[in-house]
Amino acid sequence: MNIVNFSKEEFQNQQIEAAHLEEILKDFRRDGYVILQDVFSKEYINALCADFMGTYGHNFLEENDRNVVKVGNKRIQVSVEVKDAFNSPSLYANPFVLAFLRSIFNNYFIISDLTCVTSLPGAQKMRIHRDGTIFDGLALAPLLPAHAVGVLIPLIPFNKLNGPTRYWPGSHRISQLLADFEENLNFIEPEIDTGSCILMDHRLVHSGNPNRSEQIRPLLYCNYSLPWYFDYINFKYEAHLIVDDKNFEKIPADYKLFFQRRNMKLL
Ligand SMILES: O=C(O)CCC(=O)C(=O)O
Repeated sequence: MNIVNFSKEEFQNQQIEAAHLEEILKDFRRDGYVILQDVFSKEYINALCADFMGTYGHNFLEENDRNVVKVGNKRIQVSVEVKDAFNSPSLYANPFVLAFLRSIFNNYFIISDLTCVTSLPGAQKMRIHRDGTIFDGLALAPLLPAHAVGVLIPLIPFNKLNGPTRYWPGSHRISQLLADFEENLNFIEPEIDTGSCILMDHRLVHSGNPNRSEQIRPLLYCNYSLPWYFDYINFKYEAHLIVDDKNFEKIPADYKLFFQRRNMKLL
Protein backbone atom coordinates (compact mmCIF):
# COMPACT_ATOMS: atom_id res chain seq x y z
CA MET A 1 0.00 0.00 0.00
CA ASN A 2 1.23 3.50 -0.80
CA ILE A 3 1.46 4.82 2.76
CA VAL A 4 3.54 7.98 3.00
CA ASN A 5 5.27 8.76 6.30
CA PHE A 6 7.04 12.10 6.46
CA SER A 7 10.32 12.52 8.32
CA LYS A 8 10.89 14.68 11.40
CA GLU A 9 12.71 17.21 9.22
CA GLU A 10 9.86 17.29 6.70
CA PHE A 11 7.36 17.97 9.50
CA GLN A 12 9.65 20.61 11.01
CA ASN A 13 10.10 22.39 7.66
CA GLN A 14 6.52 21.67 6.54
CA GLN A 15 8.06 20.71 3.22
CA ILE A 16 8.49 17.45 1.32
CA GLU A 17 12.06 16.57 0.48
CA ALA A 18 12.51 16.66 -3.35
CA ALA A 19 13.44 12.97 -3.84
CA HIS A 20 10.59 11.92 -1.53
CA LEU A 21 8.08 13.98 -3.52
CA GLU A 22 9.26 12.30 -6.74
CA GLU A 23 8.66 8.90 -5.16
CA ILE A 24 5.15 9.91 -4.01
CA LEU A 25 4.29 11.24 -7.48
CA LYS A 26 5.53 8.04 -9.10
CA ASP A 27 3.35 5.89 -6.80
CA PHE A 28 0.34 8.12 -7.37
CA ARG A 29 0.68 8.13 -11.15
CA ARG A 30 1.02 4.33 -11.20
CA ASP A 31 -1.68 3.39 -8.66
CA GLY A 32 -4.00 6.42 -8.63
CA TYR A 33 -3.76 6.97 -4.88
CA VAL A 34 -1.42 7.66 -1.97
CA ILE A 35 -2.14 7.85 1.77
CA LEU A 36 -0.52 10.75 3.63
CA GLN A 37 -0.05 9.89 7.30
CA ASP A 38 -0.57 12.43 10.10
CA VAL A 39 -0.62 15.58 7.99
CA PHE A 40 -3.48 17.16 9.98
CA SER A 41 -3.64 17.46 13.75
CA LYS A 42 -6.18 15.14 15.39
CA GLU A 43 -7.55 18.11 17.37
CA TYR A 44 -8.28 19.96 14.13
CA ILE A 45 -10.05 16.94 12.58
CA ASN A 46 -12.10 16.55 15.79
CA ALA A 47 -13.08 20.24 15.50
CA LEU A 48 -14.15 19.69 11.87
CA CYS A 49 -16.19 16.66 12.90
CA ALA A 50 -17.90 18.55 15.74
CA ASP A 51 -18.73 21.49 13.42
CA PHE A 52 -19.98 19.13 10.73
CA MET A 53 -22.29 17.23 13.08
CA GLY A 54 -23.50 20.50 14.66
CA THR A 55 -24.43 22.02 11.29
CA TYR A 56 -25.50 18.98 9.25
CA GLY A 57 -26.40 16.33 11.86
CA HIS A 58 -30.13 16.98 11.29
CA ASN A 59 -29.71 15.53 7.77
CA PHE A 60 -29.14 12.13 9.30
CA LEU A 61 -32.42 11.96 11.21
CA GLU A 62 -35.03 9.65 9.75
CA GLU A 63 -37.62 12.42 9.41
CA ASN A 64 -35.33 14.29 6.98
CA ASP A 65 -34.79 11.26 4.78
CA ARG A 66 -36.59 12.81 1.77
CA ASN A 67 -34.64 16.06 1.75
CA VAL A 68 -31.14 14.71 1.47
CA VAL A 69 -28.92 13.74 -1.47
CA LYS A 70 -28.30 10.00 -1.27
CA VAL A 71 -25.32 8.43 -3.02
CA GLY A 72 -26.26 4.97 -1.76
CA ASN A 73 -28.35 3.22 0.83
CA LYS A 74 -28.07 5.26 4.08
CA ARG A 75 -25.18 7.18 2.48
CA ILE A 76 -25.72 10.92 2.34
CA GLN A 77 -23.79 13.61 0.50
CA VAL A 78 -23.82 17.22 1.63
CA SER A 79 -21.98 20.24 0.23
CA VAL A 80 -20.13 21.65 3.22
CA GLU A 81 -20.17 25.42 3.60
CA VAL A 82 -16.73 26.99 3.95
CA LYS A 83 -17.19 28.58 7.37
CA ASP A 84 -16.15 28.08 11.00
CA ALA A 85 -13.50 25.34 11.27
CA PHE A 86 -13.86 24.63 7.53
CA ASN A 87 -12.73 28.12 6.62
CA SER A 88 -9.09 27.53 7.43
CA PRO A 89 -5.87 27.10 5.45
CA SER A 90 -5.31 24.12 7.78
CA LEU A 91 -7.91 22.38 5.65
CA TYR A 92 -7.57 23.69 2.10
CA ALA A 93 -3.89 24.70 2.08
CA ASN A 94 -2.15 21.84 3.83
CA PRO A 95 1.55 22.27 2.84
CA PHE A 96 2.09 18.57 2.04
CA VAL A 97 -1.06 18.33 -0.05
CA LEU A 98 -0.35 21.59 -1.89
CA ALA A 99 3.23 20.58 -2.75
CA PHE A 100 1.86 17.38 -4.26
CA LEU A 101 -0.92 19.17 -6.18
CA ARG A 102 1.44 21.82 -7.58
CA SER A 103 3.47 19.05 -9.19
CA ILE A 104 0.47 17.08 -10.42
CA PHE A 105 -1.31 20.11 -11.90
CA ASN A 106 1.72 22.14 -12.93
CA ASN A 107 0.96 24.88 -10.38
CA TYR A 108 -2.49 26.02 -11.42
CA PHE A 109 -5.57 24.40 -9.87
CA ILE A 110 -8.76 25.20 -7.99
CA ILE A 111 -10.94 23.65 -5.32
CA SER A 112 -13.74 22.13 -7.33
CA ASP A 113 -15.90 21.15 -4.35
CA LEU A 114 -16.05 20.55 -0.62
CA THR A 115 -18.38 17.71 0.21
CA CYS A 116 -18.96 15.19 2.97
CA VAL A 117 -20.24 11.68 2.31
CA THR A 118 -21.64 10.12 5.47
CA SER A 119 -22.55 6.49 5.87
CA LEU A 120 -25.11 5.83 8.59
CA PRO A 121 -25.21 2.73 10.81
CA GLY A 122 -26.56 -0.12 8.69
CA ALA A 123 -25.55 1.46 5.34
CA GLN A 124 -25.15 -1.17 2.67
CA LYS A 125 -22.29 -1.33 0.19
CA MET A 126 -22.25 1.40 -2.42
CA ARG A 127 -22.19 0.94 -6.18
CA ILE A 128 -18.74 0.72 -7.77
CA HIS A 129 -17.86 3.96 -9.54
CA ARG A 130 -15.29 6.53 -10.61
CA ASP A 131 -15.78 10.10 -9.36
CA GLY A 132 -15.20 11.61 -12.78
CA THR A 133 -13.68 10.88 -16.16
CA ILE A 134 -12.84 12.87 -19.26
CA PHE A 135 -12.89 11.65 -22.87
CA ASP A 136 -14.58 8.51 -21.60
CA GLY A 137 -14.41 5.61 -24.05
CA LEU A 138 -11.49 6.99 -26.08
CA ALA A 139 -8.38 4.82 -26.19
CA LEU A 140 -6.41 7.87 -25.15
CA ALA A 141 -8.31 8.45 -21.88
CA PRO A 142 -6.38 6.10 -19.56
CA LEU A 143 -3.07 7.57 -20.78
CA LEU A 144 -3.91 11.10 -19.68
CA PRO A 145 -2.57 12.64 -16.48
CA ALA A 146 -4.96 13.39 -13.60
CA HIS A 147 -7.45 16.21 -14.21
CA ALA A 148 -8.87 16.09 -10.66
CA VAL A 149 -7.67 14.78 -7.31
CA GLY A 150 -9.83 14.12 -4.27
CA VAL A 151 -8.36 14.66 -0.83
CA LEU A 152 -10.43 12.26 1.27
CA ILE A 153 -10.27 13.02 4.97
CA PRO A 154 -11.87 10.66 7.52
CA LEU A 155 -13.55 12.71 10.27
CA ILE A 156 -13.51 9.67 12.59
CA PRO A 157 -11.08 6.73 12.49
CA PHE A 158 -12.13 4.36 9.69
CA ASN A 159 -12.06 0.68 10.59
CA LYS A 160 -13.36 -2.67 9.33
CA LEU A 161 -16.61 -2.21 11.27
CA ASN A 162 -17.63 1.28 10.13
CA GLY A 163 -16.52 0.54 6.57
CA PRO A 164 -13.26 1.78 5.04
CA THR A 165 -13.62 2.75 1.36
CA ARG A 166 -12.61 0.08 -1.17
CA TYR A 167 -10.17 1.17 -3.93
CA TRP A 168 -8.83 -0.70 -6.96
CA PRO A 169 -5.19 0.48 -7.39
CA GLY A 170 -4.24 1.23 -11.00
CA SER A 171 -7.87 1.27 -12.20
CA HIS A 172 -7.58 4.93 -13.26
CA ARG A 173 -5.45 3.66 -16.16
CA ILE A 174 -7.77 0.83 -17.21
CA SER A 175 -10.82 1.38 -19.40
CA GLN A 176 -12.76 -1.61 -18.16
CA LEU A 177 -16.47 -1.84 -17.42
CA LEU A 178 -17.31 -1.07 -13.80
CA ALA A 179 -19.27 -4.33 -13.57
CA ASP A 180 -16.03 -6.25 -14.14
CA PHE A 181 -14.66 -4.95 -10.84
CA GLU A 182 -17.34 -6.85 -8.85
CA GLU A 183 -15.24 -10.01 -9.23
CA ASN A 184 -11.87 -8.25 -9.09
CA LEU A 185 -10.21 -9.01 -5.75
CA ASN A 186 -7.20 -6.74 -6.29
CA PHE A 187 -8.59 -4.01 -4.06
CA ILE A 188 -7.38 -2.33 -0.89
CA GLU A 189 -9.48 -1.17 2.09
CA PRO A 190 -7.17 1.07 4.12
CA GLU A 191 -8.18 1.72 7.72
CA ILE A 192 -7.25 5.38 7.88
CA ASP A 193 -6.97 7.18 11.22
CA THR A 194 -7.91 10.79 11.88
CA GLY A 195 -5.11 13.18 10.86
CA SER A 196 -4.31 11.15 7.74
CA CYS A 197 -5.90 11.38 4.30
CA ILE A 198 -5.96 9.65 0.96
CA LEU A 199 -5.27 11.46 -2.30
CA MET A 200 -7.22 9.86 -5.13
CA ASP A 201 -7.21 10.37 -8.89
CA HIS A 202 -10.86 11.03 -9.81
CA ARG A 203 -10.76 8.20 -12.32
CA LEU A 204 -9.85 5.56 -9.73
CA VAL A 205 -12.52 2.87 -9.35
CA HIS A 206 -13.81 2.70 -5.77
CA SER A 207 -16.84 1.96 -3.66
CA GLY A 208 -18.16 2.54 -0.12
CA ASN A 209 -18.33 -0.49 2.18
CA PRO A 210 -21.22 -1.37 4.52
CA ASN A 211 -21.30 0.43 7.85
CA ARG A 212 -21.77 -2.37 10.40
CA SER A 213 -21.11 -0.13 13.40
CA GLU A 214 -23.38 2.04 15.51
CA GLN A 215 -21.39 5.12 14.44
CA ILE A 216 -22.16 7.81 11.87
CA ARG A 217 -19.10 7.74 9.58
CA PRO A 218 -18.35 11.04 7.77
CA LEU A 219 -15.79 11.19 4.97
CA LEU A 220 -14.82 14.73 3.96
CA TYR A 221 -13.90 15.32 0.33
CA CYS A 222 -11.89 18.36 -0.64
CA ASN A 223 -11.67 17.98 -4.40
CA TYR A 224 -9.08 19.89 -6.42
CA SER A 225 -8.95 20.04 -10.20
CA LEU A 226 -7.61 21.81 -13.23
CA PRO A 227 -9.66 25.03 -13.59
CA TRP A 228 -11.63 23.93 -16.64
CA TYR A 229 -13.02 20.71 -15.14
CA PHE A 230 -16.59 20.74 -13.87
CA ASP A 231 -18.22 17.73 -12.20
CA TYR A 232 -21.57 18.27 -13.92
CA ILE A 233 -22.95 14.88 -12.85
CA ASN A 234 -22.62 15.26 -9.07
CA PHE A 235 -23.21 18.99 -8.80
CA LYS A 236 -25.93 19.84 -11.28
CA TYR A 237 -28.50 20.99 -8.73
CA GLU A 238 -26.50 22.33 -5.83
CA ALA A 239 -23.53 24.64 -5.47
CA HIS A 240 -20.47 22.51 -4.90
CA LEU A 241 -18.38 25.11 -3.10
CA ILE A 242 -20.40 27.34 -0.80
CA VAL A 243 -18.64 30.44 0.54
CA ASP A 244 -20.54 33.60 1.48
CA ASP A 245 -18.90 37.03 1.05
CA LYS A 246 -18.03 37.38 4.72
CA ASN A 247 -16.17 34.09 4.73
CA PHE A 248 -14.54 34.77 1.36
CA GLU A 249 -13.02 37.94 2.84
CA LYS A 250 -11.37 35.83 5.56
CA ILE A 251 -9.48 33.70 3.02
CA PRO A 252 -5.84 34.82 2.70
CA ALA A 253 -5.09 36.55 -0.65
CA ASP A 254 -2.69 33.76 -1.65
CA TYR A 255 -5.55 31.23 -1.64
CA LYS A 256 -8.51 33.25 -2.93
CA LEU A 257 -8.01 31.92 -6.47
CA PHE A 258 -8.72 28.38 -5.21
CA PHE A 259 -12.29 29.55 -4.61
CA GLN A 260 -13.00 31.10 -8.00
CA ARG A 261 -15.93 28.71 -8.56
CA ARG A 262 -17.68 29.56 -5.31
CA ASN A 263 -21.47 29.41 -5.20
CA MET A 264 -21.80 28.28 -8.81
CA LYS A 265 -24.47 25.79 -9.82
CA LEU A 266 -25.76 24.67 -13.18
CA LEU A 267 -29.53 24.45 -12.79
O1 LIG B 1 -18.50 6.34 1.63
C1 LIG B 1 -17.46 5.95 1.10
O2 LIG B 1 -16.64 5.23 1.68
C2 LIG B 1 -17.14 6.33 -0.33
C3 LIG B 1 -18.04 7.37 -0.89
C4 LIG B 1 -17.84 7.57 -2.35
O3 LIG B 1 -17.13 6.83 -2.98
C5 LIG B 1 -18.46 8.66 -3.08
O4 LIG B 1 -19.37 9.31 -2.55
O5 LIG B 1 -18.07 8.90 -4.24
